[in-house]
Amino acid sequence: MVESDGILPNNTQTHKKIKYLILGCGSIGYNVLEELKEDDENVLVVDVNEKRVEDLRDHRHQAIVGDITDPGLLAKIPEPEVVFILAADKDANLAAVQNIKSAYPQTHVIARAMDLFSADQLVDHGADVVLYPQQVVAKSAVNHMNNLVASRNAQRLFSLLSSWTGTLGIITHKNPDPDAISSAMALAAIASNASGGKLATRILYEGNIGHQENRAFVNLLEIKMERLTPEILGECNYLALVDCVAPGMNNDLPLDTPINIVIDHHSTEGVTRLRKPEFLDSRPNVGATASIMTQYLQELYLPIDKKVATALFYGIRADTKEFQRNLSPQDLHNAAYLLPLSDRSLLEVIMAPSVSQETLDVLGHAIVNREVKHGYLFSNVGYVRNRDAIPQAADMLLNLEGVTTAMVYGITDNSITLSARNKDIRLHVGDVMKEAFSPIPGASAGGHATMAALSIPLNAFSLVKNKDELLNMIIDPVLSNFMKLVGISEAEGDES
Ligand SMILES: [Mn+2]
Repeated sequence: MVESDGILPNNTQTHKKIKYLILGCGSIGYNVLEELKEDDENVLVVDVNEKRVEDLRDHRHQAIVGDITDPGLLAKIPEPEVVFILAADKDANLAAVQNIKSAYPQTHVIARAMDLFSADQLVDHGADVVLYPQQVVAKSAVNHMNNLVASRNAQRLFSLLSSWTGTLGIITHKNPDPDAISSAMALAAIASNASGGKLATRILYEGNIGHQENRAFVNLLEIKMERLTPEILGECNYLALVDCVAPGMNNDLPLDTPINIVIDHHSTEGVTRLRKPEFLDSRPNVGATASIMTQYLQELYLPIDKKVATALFYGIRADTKEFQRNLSPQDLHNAAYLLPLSDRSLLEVIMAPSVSQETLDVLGHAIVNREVKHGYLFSNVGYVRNRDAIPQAADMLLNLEGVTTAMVYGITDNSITLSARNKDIRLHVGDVMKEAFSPIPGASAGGHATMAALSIPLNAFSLVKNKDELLNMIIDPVLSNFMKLVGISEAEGDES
């Protein structure tokens, strides 16, 4: 052991707080010191080699000579936040971990292992992080390789698309889902970018867009998709498959259909390809094809359109069952990348397609403004852009406790609309409506026992400027008429 006291600078004992302590400063320790150079004044190095310590001091680093296995060493050093134990001696590192953990249990310890066995020992003795340099280098090499391959794929796809003119048919799997549809949109965006518009794209599918949520997805994002026919197939100069791996796999294409591009995340097991596509990227370890497409867009530095971003985010979310199934870190990373680029309110609407945003608003008004008399609910929802929201609100309000008949009314652009829903078997709501509202000029009313509707065109009342006033003026007398007909008087309300 080297006697270190003689070389210690006088001020070491009173050294201000340090943040980082490096024990053992060979080449790895020196590289860590370099990485920390922004914080240089907060780093203290301890090494057994006097010459090395002198060199470090010459370069204005704080360094002292000391034996890292010596339990007394720490008495001379203020408590650090983090200790790097990086000597090339596994027993010395193990002893240093023990010394640190008993002197300063709160300090974070990052220790270097010399082999996998000593790595386990270091962990057992309390090291928070153990680095085995050979393994770190190996992991990093493989990581770099994966990134290289991925970005080379993106480049290859881009240059292939940029060399084409004519029409590219992008075929989703049968009964396309949001993953397939959004991937097709992204491929169309890359194609138009790569070709400078010289390559037209058509998104094609064979089956049905079945699920209500999927239809909402296509409608709300205004995605143009066409039914695949032999004629359209004949009009395409190139064909791409997204979210399915080969002709005849989850699509009805003849096995010998020449496919130029395949991008997919399904297993290739059992796939017999009659022709090899020019571009094939199939990654079974990724949660969604949309995730692969997002990576291309990032690697190619292409601007991502709001609709495409929204679609891809939704595609990843749907294929990973709301990020719970087959999820890889790459999927999460891509979803996080897309979220700020996507349309949040649109996402919310797609996720709850049975109830539109306006219907929710209308329903909110209907609940606040409701008046209930003997099981009859009346609600004025005011001005409404989408007239379908009124019957939907009436449907929902009929589910309220104690309500047997619900009547919701409001003004749509050029008429007063009223919807009635009824579950009282003694009442034929269509007949009563007809009777109650027929005195109004231009009104058309009618319906069945359980549901009825009324529409009063407003042009007959065009002299009245204030539409809300108009609504009350017209509807109030007919509502009292209605109440009279069903046998309740206006005076007695039981709830409001
Ligand atoms: Mn998929």
